[in-house]
Amino acid sequence: MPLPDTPGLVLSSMADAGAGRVCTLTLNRPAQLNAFNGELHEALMAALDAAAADAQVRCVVITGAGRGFCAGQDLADPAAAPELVPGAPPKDLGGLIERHYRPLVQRLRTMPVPVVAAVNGVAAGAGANLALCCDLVVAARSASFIQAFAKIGLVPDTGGTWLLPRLVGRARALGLALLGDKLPAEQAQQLGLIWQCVDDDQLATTAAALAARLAAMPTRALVATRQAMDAAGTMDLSTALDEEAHLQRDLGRAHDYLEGVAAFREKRAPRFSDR
Ligand code: T3D
Repeated sequence: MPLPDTPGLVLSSMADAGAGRVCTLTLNRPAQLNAFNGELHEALMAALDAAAADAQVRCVVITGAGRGFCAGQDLADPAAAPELVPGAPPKDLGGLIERHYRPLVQRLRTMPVPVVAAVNGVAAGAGANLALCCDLVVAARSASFIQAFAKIGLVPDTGGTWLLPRLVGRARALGLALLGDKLPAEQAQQLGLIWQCVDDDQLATTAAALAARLAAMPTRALVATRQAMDAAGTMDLSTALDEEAHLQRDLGRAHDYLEGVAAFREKRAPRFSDR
């Protein structure tokens, strides 16, 4: 992974991938396994917004500093941790979700470029679902995924109730969510929860290669594909076909379609530039 050039709770670094730039965002609270507090949420959202606004960026990679990817909500953060004093008022976890986790999921699913999660270590609770919200998830063999919510009396959030059954089906989704067991990366790949599991020393190069490939592809088509698949979950076939026609009409007028077909005919590599 390229060296970060900005200090802070989210390290942001840029790599020139030939066809465009790849922005790598590294969650940087390693002593807490990159668990989320308010500051980390704000830093991640600002970094995602900056990447979305930068026309040079054609792919984003999210990873974690240290031995963890993200341990979900920081359970020591006063904003979320229940007071252990009898009679203390309960914390408004719903407010926390509305303020931080919902915008994060919505930002990830509407990014104008593909997003890759490079899961370098344990991904628990909201940290697991942060990874699963990304478009492609590649994980180190030593990494794991834990739907830790039930163990502390909560439901899967950060899109978990929506994502899990869609990714692995109801039976496995419920198994993961109700039991909260640690799922090693290799099994996560076998279940279809993630795209790929690689040896630890291959994670950075694999994620960088995937990101470079995506950066060279027709960005608008990739983003429209994510959008169509997300939307199709609540549509009947006829409506999904309408939506495909609508997206194809739009993309068929774009430069990247002309370029893709021209490159095919001329037997050369395409140079996609739409975003
Ligand atoms: O609650 C709300 O606000 C609503 C939103 C909820 C979203 C959620 O994400 S709920 C789920 C929250 N996350 C968890 O329940 C996971 C808690 N962590 C763990 O179960 C374990 O730490 C792991 C399985 C992730 C890793 O275990 P292990 O043995 O590899 O590491 P460790 O020793 O437990 O943790 C290392 C350090 O990270 C440790 O600090 P210390 O003792 O060295 O100073 C530990 O306290 C800290 N840490 C790990 N997870 C969190 C954390 N600190 C704060 N919050 C955490 N979530």
